[in-house]
Amino acid sequence: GTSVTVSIFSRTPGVGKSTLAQQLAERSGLEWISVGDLARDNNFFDGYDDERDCPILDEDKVLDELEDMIEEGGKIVDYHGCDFFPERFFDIIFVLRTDNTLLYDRLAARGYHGKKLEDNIECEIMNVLRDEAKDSYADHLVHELPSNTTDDMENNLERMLLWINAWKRDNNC
Ligand code: DAT
Repeated sequence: GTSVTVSIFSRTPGVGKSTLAQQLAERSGLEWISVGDLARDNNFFDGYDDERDCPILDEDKVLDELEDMIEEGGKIVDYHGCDFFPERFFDIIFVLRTDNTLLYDRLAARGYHGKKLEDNIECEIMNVLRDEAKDSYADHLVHELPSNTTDDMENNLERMLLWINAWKRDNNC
């Protein structure tokens, strides 16, 4: 596209994806697209995954809907999976990481318990999303960011804003 597109991914909820995306949108002027919200608002689902206790995303419908928005550029895209987006969608990919004990507390505070809580923690321990991103995109595009403390969040924002400004300078926009 003619303007930068940034993505923010993490497999589990509670890592700070929405908070970071929203603040980055406010401070960068880029437009935040929550793929989860987009799917919910348009009912881009195809069945229900009983194992993981969540609706199954209709990836083709999501990609169709996203295509023109990505073409416009100037977007921040966030989702809890990333292997079905084409690499050309993104100029940079940030994967948020939270230490297990902190993540456990944040998910428990949101009412997660039992198998769903354990499964989410295990995904984080097993680096599921990080590996998915590394398998799907060129190494230099994928950047892991810690999201443990509010200082981390502020540092992440600063780092993303610096990167976006450098990209604009390099691309004359
Ligand atoms: P997500 O969108 O990944 O589900 P969120 O942005 O809703 O997560 O944040 C979940 C909770 O954790 C929310 O109460 C804010 C808090 N939080 C997020 N990032 C944090 C950070 N880096 N340090 C401390 N708290 C954080």
